[in-house]
Amino acid sequence: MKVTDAEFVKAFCKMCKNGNAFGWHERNGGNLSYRIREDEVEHIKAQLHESDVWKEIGVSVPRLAGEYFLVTGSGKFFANVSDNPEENAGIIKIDEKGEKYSVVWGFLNGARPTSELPTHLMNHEVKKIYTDGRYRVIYHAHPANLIALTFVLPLEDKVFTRELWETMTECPVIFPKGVGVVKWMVPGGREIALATVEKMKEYDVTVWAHHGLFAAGEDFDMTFGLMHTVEKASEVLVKIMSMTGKRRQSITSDDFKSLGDAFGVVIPEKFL
Ligand code: 2HA
Ligand code: ZN
Repeated sequence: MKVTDAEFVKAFCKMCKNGNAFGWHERNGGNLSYRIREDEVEHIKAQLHESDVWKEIGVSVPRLAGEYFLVTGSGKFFANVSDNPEENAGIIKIDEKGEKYSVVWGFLNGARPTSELPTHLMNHEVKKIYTDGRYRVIYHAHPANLIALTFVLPLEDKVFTRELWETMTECPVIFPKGVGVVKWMVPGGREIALATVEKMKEYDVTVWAHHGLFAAGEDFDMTFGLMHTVEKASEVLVKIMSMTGKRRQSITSDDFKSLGDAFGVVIPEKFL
């Protein structure tokens, strides 16, 4: 099978297109990665070029040894991925120590994986361990309302979680574990990857102050939906703050408990 005919490649391209349509990917903003299932690798194996050129990841991800990932390219525009996935994205394989990768498909004409590869792979590793292999997608975007909030709310997990939960009833059901916040840091390296992965042990969404958002999920729809929900709640919050600066009424801690009971999700006590 041609790589571009594989369902996961089509879903990856569709997600890039949808994120771009929402305005979350100005220029080369954002990046996306997918941990490819074994049966999916088998179907495209004949099209992959195993290579002996190995590059340092910059972090160590031993639990991802031998795994294959579809990843967007460094400096590439989300707007172009679906028209030409082979130039704007590619498939990498992780070595047996989890310290290096090689390109086995795509990244044509000298392209290489996203500058945020260390954060993506560290998040994949922790989610693979913590979800027993269920989570396969890591997504980074630059949604405007969420970024705006990082200039006015205290950069605390608890404040962001409560404020977002209180803007839309379904938020605590969609992200019951809450939201992590990482202070402003230089993007694209090991340090921000380490800070993010600490948050991702607990949460499925982590805010990068004055920069954007990371989301993790089991498939493309769930991960995109999570990004969309957080940004929609952020938009409502920006509107509330723009109109009045404070709420006349809101969703309360008791309401969150009732939502938890009704939808069968655990709401951590620390956010109540
Ligand atoms: O340009 O979003 O964080 C890609 C990015 C870096
Ligand atoms: Zn970014």
